[in-house]
Amino acid sequence: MNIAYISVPYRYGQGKPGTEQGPAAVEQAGLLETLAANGQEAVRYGEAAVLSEDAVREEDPQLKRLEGVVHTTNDLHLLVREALTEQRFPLLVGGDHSMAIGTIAGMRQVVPRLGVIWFDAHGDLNTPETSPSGNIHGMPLAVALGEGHQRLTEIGGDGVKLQPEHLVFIGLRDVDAGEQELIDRLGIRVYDMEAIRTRGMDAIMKEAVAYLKETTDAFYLSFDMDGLDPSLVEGTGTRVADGIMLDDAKTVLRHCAEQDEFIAAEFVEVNPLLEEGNGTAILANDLIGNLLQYMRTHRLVK
Ligand code: B3U
Ligand code: MN
Ligand code: MN
Repeated sequence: MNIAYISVPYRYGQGKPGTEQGPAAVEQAGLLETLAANGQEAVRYGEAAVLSEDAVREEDPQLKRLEGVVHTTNDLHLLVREALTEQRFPLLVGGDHSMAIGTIAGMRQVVPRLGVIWFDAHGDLNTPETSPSGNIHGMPLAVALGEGHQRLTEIGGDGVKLQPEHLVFIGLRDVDAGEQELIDRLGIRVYDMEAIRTRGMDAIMKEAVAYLKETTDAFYLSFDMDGLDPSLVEGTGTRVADGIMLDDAKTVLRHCAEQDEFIAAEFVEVNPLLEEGNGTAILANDLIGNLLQYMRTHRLVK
């Protein structure tokens, strides 16, 4: 397994300064060493292009900093596509969650039936019409499903990038009315905190992975740090009470890593400016280390 580490140092999908420093913070926490310790080259495969602050305006209050998001996600989709075409495993570090518009668009060009595991407190299913904030990091899944502004849905080619039955939520607990309507109408599979408590993460992940493997060619994990319990992640922009604890997060990673159809992962919403020290970036690096180790073990066992 050849990892392609791609950094996405940007923040235009949300308003708080700091997520643009996420990749540097995770590197400072030892990301390249983590790669080396798991048999990978200690290098960055690529970095998504980011517009400068003065080139980005807040024209539309329901689509804030649109140009900045379009620029980076368009560049990112090319990088992800290239890495996959070279048979590498894209490992992305952000950056706010709007970057997933690029990740999914790039993956979709190589994998026609793409599956997604969305680890997040939020639904990220808003459109400009339903968004309470106008922040595009609350919209990437709606865009992938073909809903939303055309400048975003056309990245990586027109059309729907993701089928609703190929999406699974883990840890969802802060959903806006328009998002809930979409979940209900499209029948999207949700494992919320109640389900995790009553059934346990192991059973849930077994089911989630089997569900995706049935109808997709391959899947990826989009890991929003705010899916974790707020006690674990001071350095992320929108923490939500009653989140996923560490052991359960590792169970998610392990079940993904054990599947040959698992072909990419992204870790997003690390914001080192929201905390003293580098705790959230250190945690992200630890989780990436866990993931790579599980993938390695699985490969050796086979
Ligand atoms: N659902 C809200 C809040 C939010 C979404 N993603 C994060 N926060 N991180 C929105 O603005 O769309
Ligand atoms: Mn998110
Ligand atoms: Mn979130």
